[in-house]
Amino acid sequence: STIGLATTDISLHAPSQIAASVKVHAEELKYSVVIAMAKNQSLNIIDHVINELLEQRVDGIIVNIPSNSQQIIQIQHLCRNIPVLFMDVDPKESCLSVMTDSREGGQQGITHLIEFGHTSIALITGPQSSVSARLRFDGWIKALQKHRISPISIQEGDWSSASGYALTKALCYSHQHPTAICFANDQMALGGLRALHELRIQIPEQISVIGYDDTEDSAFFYPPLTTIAQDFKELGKQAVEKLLHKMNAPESNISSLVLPTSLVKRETST
Ligand code: IPT
Repeated sequence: STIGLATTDISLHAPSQIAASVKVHAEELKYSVVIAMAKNQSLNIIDHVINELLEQRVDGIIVNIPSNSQQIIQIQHLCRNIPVLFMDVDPKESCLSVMTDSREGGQQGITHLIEFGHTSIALITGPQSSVSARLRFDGWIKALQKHRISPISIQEGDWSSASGYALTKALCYSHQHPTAICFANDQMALGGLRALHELRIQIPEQISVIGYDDTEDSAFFYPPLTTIAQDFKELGKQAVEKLLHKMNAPESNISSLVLPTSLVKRETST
């Protein structure tokens, strides 16, 4: 049998690690995996990607494309009786999902910075079209409000290191001087580290940096990146297991799973 994986751009580090894990675990269980990729999040693209998988007669589908309530219904409708599992939705949705709690992870990152005494914090978000980017931002704001702190700047990136680089440069050229920058993912933080280095701003002495994801490369950024870890191997494994369970027992009531995030303190924060 075959599992379909509908995913966002796998040239991004996080979705590629999830795809790798899905493939490894499915194959261990003797299932093959076909991948269809969406480069953006329009409704039409989702239709297209799901149909591409259905045409290949997949027996179940994992969707790692940010999906709002309307898109969830749309996808479930297209799939009819083929089980679907989502990986980037609001945990409050009632569909079958395996995810980490981005709101919780966002809170952990800001709380870490506040514990080090930071009150002048700049936020670089992911694209607002992404469910998890919005949830991380909610978590940041919630943690800041708890300590009556307002962010000194909020900028929207697109998950890429190029956007992190450009936004960090712009931030430092403006009159705002944060003592910490909180990025919604490690790739944008990677671009930020290079921008700070070029501006001869010392990390973490002058500016602390925190990312989100803990992809396999993040420990090898310079300096090694403090970040919020998602366990991509476990996410992929659990997604495969839950989906197979649903495929093999369609009538059973399978519950969604939220995996914990954790702070990984390295050398970019003080
Ligand atoms: C999410 C990553 O955290 C982020 O860095 C980016 O790659 C994004 O995916 C792309 O959609 S992880 C996702 C399972 C919420």
